[in-house]
Amino acid sequence: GNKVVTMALSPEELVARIMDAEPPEIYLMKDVKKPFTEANVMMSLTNLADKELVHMISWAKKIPGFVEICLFDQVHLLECCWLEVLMLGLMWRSVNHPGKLIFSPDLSLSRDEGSCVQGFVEIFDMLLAATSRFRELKLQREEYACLKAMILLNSNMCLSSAEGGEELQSRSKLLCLLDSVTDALVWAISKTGLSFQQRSTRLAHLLMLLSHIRHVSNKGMDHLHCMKMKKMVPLYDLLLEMLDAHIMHSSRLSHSG
Ligand code: AOE
Repeated sequence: GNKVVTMALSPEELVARIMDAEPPEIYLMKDVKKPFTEANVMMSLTNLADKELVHMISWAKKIPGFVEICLFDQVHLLECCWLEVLMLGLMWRSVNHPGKLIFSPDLSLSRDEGSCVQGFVEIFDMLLAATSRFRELKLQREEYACLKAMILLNSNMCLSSAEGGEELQSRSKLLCLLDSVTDALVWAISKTGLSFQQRSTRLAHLLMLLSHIRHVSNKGMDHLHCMKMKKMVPLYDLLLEMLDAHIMHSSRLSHSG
């Protein structure tokens, strides 16, 4: 299964497949309501996320080897990483627009415009800071695509840690997949024509940003939870259920240590 699919791919081919999996740009058009009030902005952002999540599922399925891991693990990985994946995409779209977040080609917000949503400025600043770092590093499209695949595959390391043949097999497939994507990222970095030393440093810099993205995602998740309490987010029933699943999941994890 997985070994046949991924082992047969060179890092170059894997990068090509990951690039191929990239989701399309989403236009909001008439979904963007002005003026930018808290309700209007949250409505637009929720509509955007809703559309992006549909594409995210197709994207994940196109990452070579992902559909070979067991369905339970696929669901858990997506459940854990969806906001991180959205945030990295947002940073990529915004990388050449200092001080702005380009949510979609027709919805960009400056820090001041973001301040209409309570508690948003803090998250906004963290998103802008990580985006600036990617700008300084001159993040390449191939590197970006590999990092996003890594977020997905690395999102739940305590996955199926229980005993059992099938679960262990799925976990070893996942680790093998993560190694392949690491090789793909190393290949993408090698294209930048840096010395051996500089390449290692760049790999470290890029991977260190993933811990910031996880941090911002956790903050964003808390923020979303607050918004939901205030009934500001017009969450559709299904999405609401899924968001609750995420909160239950993270509290379950924090209770178990
Ligand atoms: C970041 C990037 C992006 O492309 C869109 C958005 C829109 C909303 C933004 C967020 C963002 C950045 C951080 C913000 C947040 C609003 C408040 C927060 C600014 O501070 C996110 C809107 C999210 C709407 C809720 C959707 C719930 C989906 C639940 C998904 C889920 O649990 N599962 C299991 C589905 C996984 C499918 C892949």
